[in-house]
Amino acid sequence: MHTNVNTLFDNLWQNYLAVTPSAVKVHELLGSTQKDDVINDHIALRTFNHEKIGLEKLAAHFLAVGYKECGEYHFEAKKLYAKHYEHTDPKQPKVFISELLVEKCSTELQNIVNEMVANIDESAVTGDNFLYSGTHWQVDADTYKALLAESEYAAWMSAWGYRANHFTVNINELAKFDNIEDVNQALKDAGFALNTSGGKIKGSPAVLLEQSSTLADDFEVEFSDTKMSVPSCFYEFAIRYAKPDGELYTGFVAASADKIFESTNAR
Ligand code: OOG
Ligand code: NI
Repeated sequence: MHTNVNTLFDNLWQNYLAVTPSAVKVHELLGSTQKDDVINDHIALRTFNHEKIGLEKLAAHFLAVGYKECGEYHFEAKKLYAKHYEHTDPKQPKVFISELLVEKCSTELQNIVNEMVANIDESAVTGDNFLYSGTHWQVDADTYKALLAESEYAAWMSAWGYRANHFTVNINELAKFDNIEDVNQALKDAGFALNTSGGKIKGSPAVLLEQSSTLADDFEVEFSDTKMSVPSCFYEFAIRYAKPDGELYTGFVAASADKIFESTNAR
C-alpha cells in the first residue's frame, strides 16, 4: 500500500491518461488560465463484491493514506453497491468505490467473473500498484460482448480492471467558469460528446450537487483473440452547493450517480 496520498493519485492519473487521451484536452479547455490547473473533486473505481477484491479491499488503500468512510449508496437495477471516502485534508479528491453484486447476476456472468477473479494473485491486492494495475485476466471478444448484454459495468471491468474510471473537475475551484451550464457549453463547442442519460445535468442546487460528464473515450483493448476499441474512461464535472450550515455538501446523490455510471456506455 502507498503511504503517500499524492504519489497514489499521481500514479492513478498517469494510468488514467494512458487510456483517456481526451482528459488532457479537458484540462486545456477548462484550466488554461489557472496556475494550479484543474482541481479534482473526486475519482471513482469499480470492482466485484468477491471476497478477494471487494470494495473494502480497494478502500484499504485509501484508508492507509488518511481517508475515512463517509456515505453508502444502492443501485438496485444495476446491481451495484457503493461507498464514498473523504480525506482529512479536504483538498484531496473524494473517492467513490462501487462493486457489482455478482450473486444477483446470471450464472453465466458469475462463472465468467469467478474465472477472471481467480487469475488475480492474492498478494497483488495489497500491492502499491493494485489500484492502477488494470486487468489480471484476458477475456475474448465474445465474452466481453456476453457480459455487455447483461451488465455494461461487468463488461467494462473485463476490459479495463483496476484503474480510476474518471476524474472529476471541481467547478467551484475553476477561475473561468462558475456554473455547470457554461462548462457543458464549452465542452460541446470543443467537440466533446456528453452523457445525456437523465439529461446533461444530473442533480440540482436542491440536492446540493450538479454533475455532468463526457462519454468515455474509445480505446483499443487487446482481447485474447482480437483487438477491439471499447469505451475506456471519461471526465466528470461537479459543482457543489452549501448546506444550511454554510459548508459545501460533500456527499454524492444516488439518482445522479446511477446516470453517471452510463458514461462508459457505447456511443
Ligand atoms: C461511478 C459513477 C458515480 C458520481 O460521481 O456520482 C459517480 C462510476 O462510473 O464508476 O461517479
Ligand atoms: Ni463521479
